Parts: sequence; structure tokens; C-alpha cells
Amino acid sequence: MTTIAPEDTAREAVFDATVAADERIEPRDWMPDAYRSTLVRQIAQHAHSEIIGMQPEANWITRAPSLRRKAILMAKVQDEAGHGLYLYSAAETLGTSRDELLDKLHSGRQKYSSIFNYPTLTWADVGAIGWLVDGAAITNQVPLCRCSYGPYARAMVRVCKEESFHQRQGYELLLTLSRGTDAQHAMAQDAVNRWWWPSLMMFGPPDDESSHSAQSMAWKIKRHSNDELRQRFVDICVPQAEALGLTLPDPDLTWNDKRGHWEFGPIDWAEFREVLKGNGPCNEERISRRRQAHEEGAWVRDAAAAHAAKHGKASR
Ligand code: BYC
Repeated sequence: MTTIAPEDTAREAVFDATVAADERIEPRDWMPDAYRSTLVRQIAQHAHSEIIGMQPEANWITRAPSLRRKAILMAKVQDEAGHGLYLYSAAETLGTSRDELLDKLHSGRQKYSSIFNYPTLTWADVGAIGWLVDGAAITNQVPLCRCSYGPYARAMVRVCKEESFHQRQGYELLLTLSRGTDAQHAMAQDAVNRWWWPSLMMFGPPDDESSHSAQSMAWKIKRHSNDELRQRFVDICVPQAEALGLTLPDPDLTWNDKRGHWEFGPIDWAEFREVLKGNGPCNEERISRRRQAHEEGAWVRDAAAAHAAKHGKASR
């Protein structure tokens, strides 16, 4: 039988009191093993999503329709790399290395967001990603700025500021297309039709199927359930779609005056599960491109390590 040492009971009481008081847990504080592993799982998945998420949009950098659009898109894709770095650093504070996390991503032992397994078929997809995907990300991540784990919460503050800029650029891009020629308007509508449902899936499975939500909410890692955030996102998007002059591809969207929310149609959870299993339209392409980029970058890591070994001591 395992016995709990009195000092562990005392530490656990301090941890519980800190969480209950809405104060932050910091890297040097004692924390339950399961709290640590849940954070590593979520932060790693989040970091992987940021760097895999660079691929669908980077696909359009060489084909951006103007120098201005190209410069904006390059800056956005670079921001996503930066978000990945803050998040890998936050995970490192929990005692895990970036190499280990990347290895788990490359070998399929850790996930990244389902959304990045869909293709970017036209230029309008860059707008739809900014408006819907970054919009969903902000809705999910603003509450994470109040996450109980300090380094993750602080990383989220900067990420959210940058994501709101990304969301605005996507909205502005779609507005320009929507007000353009008939062909441009149709391209914008087609992109929204394809990205709407996968964006709703970003928030994760419905609450009654979400295995981690209850514990993560008790620990104040998550502040709202998957369904609460999904509903918040739909409520934000409906008037924005109207202002864009575009429609959302859901015939069941209706305003419920009693609830004060937009009702929406059923989500195809079978599709979500297939994407998670690796059977989405681009899973194979995304992960092999990532592995290739990692291998091609080996010389940069080697050079940085050699530089640090040579100059590290002298500069200290
Ligand atoms: N895709 O119990 P649940 C971005 C998994 S990047 C894949 O509800 P949890 C951006 C889940 O991991 C956006 N897997 O889990 C970047 C779990 O599986 P495991 C990324 C998903 O953790 C570039 C299982 O399903 N944002 O913004 O309580 C360009 C059961 O789910 C997904 C974040 O990562 C999914 N959509 O809640 C533009 C935000 N959903 O781990 C934009 C941080 C669920 O047991 N993460 N799963 O094998 C979170 O807030 C939470 O982890 C989630 C899921 C709401 C996503």
C-alpha cells in the first residue's frame, strides 16, 4: 500500500489553496504529477499546432496577389513560429525538453489541432483562416490568459494580442474579396463554406465526451467548457458574417431569444474523429513536411550548439 508522506499532504494543501485563491502556480512550486502531465499534454499540443499551422498559409506566400498582402502574410506566419517558441519554452518550465516534444510530434505520439489537416485551395482561404481559425483560437485562448499555471498564462497574453491582429487581417481580406468581382465574392464564400465546420471542431469534442475538461476546469487550467466556448464563437461570428456579406453554411442557424444565443446545426463528429485518427485530407502531408523541415534544419541546431559550446563560457 502506498502511503502519502505528511509533507506531500501539506504541499498539496498549499497547491489547492493557491488554485482556490486564483493565484498562479509557478515552475518551482510543488504540483501534483497529473497537473504537470496535463499541462505538458495541452501546451505541447498547442505548440505543435502553432508550428504545423504555419504550413497551410505559408503555401500561399509565393502566390499572394500583391506585395502588401505578401508582407502581411509573411509576418503572420512568422508570428505563428514565435507562438510555438513561447509555448515550447512554457512546456520546458515543466521539466520537458523541446527535443522530446518534437520527437513525440514527429512519431505521432502527440497531437496538433485538427484544423490544420484541411487544405488551402484558394487565396480566400488565407482570409477564412484569419477570420475563423484565428477567431476560434482567440475565443479559446483569451480565458487561458487566466490559466492557473503562470508561464502558460503569461505566454497567452502576447499570443492573444498577435492573434487579434491576425483575425482582423483575415476579416479585412475577406471583406475586400466579398466586395470585389462576382468571382472574388464566390471565392470568399467557398472558403467560408469549407472552413466553418472544421473551425467549430477546434473547440474539441462535446462536453459529455470531453475526457479532460472536468479535471482541467477544477485545476483552473481551462476556464470554460468546450461547448461554452463554441457557442460564444458562433454568437460572435453570425453578425460578422452578415457584415461581410457572406453566409455561414448552416441552414439551422436561428436566434433563440430565450437563451440569448444562436442555435446551430449538428457537427459531424465522425469527421472530427477520422481527422484525429490521421485520416484527414492533409494529415500525411503536414507531418511529413514537418519531419522534412526538422531534418533540413539539423545543421542550424548543430551550428547553434557549436557556437554555444565555443562562446558560451566566454560570454558568461
Ligand atoms: N484537435 O478532453 P478534451 C492556433 C483531443 S493553434 C486535435 O476536450 P482538452 C493557430 C484532446 O487533445 C490552435 N485534438 O481535451 C495556429 C484529447 O486527446 P488526448 C490550437 C483535439 O485538452 C496557427 C481528446 O481530443 N489551440 O490557434 O481538455 C495559425 C479529448 O478532448 C482537438 C490550442 O491548442 C482538436 N481540435 O480540450 C492560426 C489551445 N480537440 O490529448 C491559428 C489549447 C480535442 O487525450 N488547448 N482534442 O490524446 C485547449 O484549449 C484544449 O486542449 C482543447 C481540448 C480545447 C483543444
